[in-house]
Amino acid sequence: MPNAIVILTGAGVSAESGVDTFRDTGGIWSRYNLEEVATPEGFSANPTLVHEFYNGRRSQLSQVEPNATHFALARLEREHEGEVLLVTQNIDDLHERAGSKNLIHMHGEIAKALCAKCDARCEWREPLSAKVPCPSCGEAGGMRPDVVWFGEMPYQMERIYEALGQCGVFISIGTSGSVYPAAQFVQEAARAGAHTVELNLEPSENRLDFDEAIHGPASRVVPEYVELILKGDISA
Ligand code: BJW
Repeated sequence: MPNAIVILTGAGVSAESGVDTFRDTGGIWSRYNLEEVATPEGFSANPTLVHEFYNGRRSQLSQVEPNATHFALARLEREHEGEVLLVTQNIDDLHERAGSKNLIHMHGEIAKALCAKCDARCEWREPLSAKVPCPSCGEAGGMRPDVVWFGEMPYQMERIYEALGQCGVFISIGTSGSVYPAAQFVQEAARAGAHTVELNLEPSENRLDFDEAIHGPASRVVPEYVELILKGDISA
């Protein structure tokens, strides 16, 4: 599928909606220890701290709106003649609220809960705690946010690698390129012969893996790049 496009997004696409990034100055990892709040070991050691961390981020969802980047990517999916697969590392729901449909949340979704006892998943918009019983099995103590922590396998990897192996263009947007396996997707797409592009505020850690890079706020550079693709100036 030479005209297929795979897009990887990270925290930078939601930054202009008011959602914090992780590694920028003042970002989430400057305020929290990632081993305490984003690992299975941290959750076992202190579930209350981890629930408070994600409850705060879940409650923020209702106060933020998609921005021009989310809308431009939804437009690309609607108007591009080939397949557009959007793979996001973000756990917020701003891409789907902007209209994206062919979307994979590889690091999970904050608005879902997962029962570690029976593996059931359900939509979850309320605060979670260690006392909440699972709506499926009734057991208390196993409910956790449906997000992928360090040391856990990201979701839908088979489908993602298949798409990377067949795409004509790979675009990485608003991600520092410091978390694997997402940081390796560019190499996978390049091996398949895709044109690879980074759109980010600043050069990412894996900038040199890309054929092309455009640096600036996503809300400006992404709509401009989408326009170029839809005009046929970038061939997928
Ligand atoms: C803007 C902007 C604006 C700002 N406009 N841009 C190989 C080598 C070394 C280590 C490993 C390896 N393989 C695996 C590992 C271990 C580990 C890992 O990567 N560790 C690193 C620390 C080195 N990875 C894992 O454990 C993963 N699992 C795994 O690998 O399983 C085995 C496996 C093997 C083989 C195949 C497949 C799997 C799981 C990783 C889980 C990550 N989880 C988190 C937290 C959970 C969700 C949550 O709480 O939200 O996910 S960590 C955190 O980082 C979160 C993010 O999704 C992720 C990426 O961050 P992102 O999006 O890049 O944000 P930032 O803040 O880093 O960057 C923002 C960027 O935006 C910056 O560049 C800004 O400049 C830019 N920006 N404003 C445009 N307006």
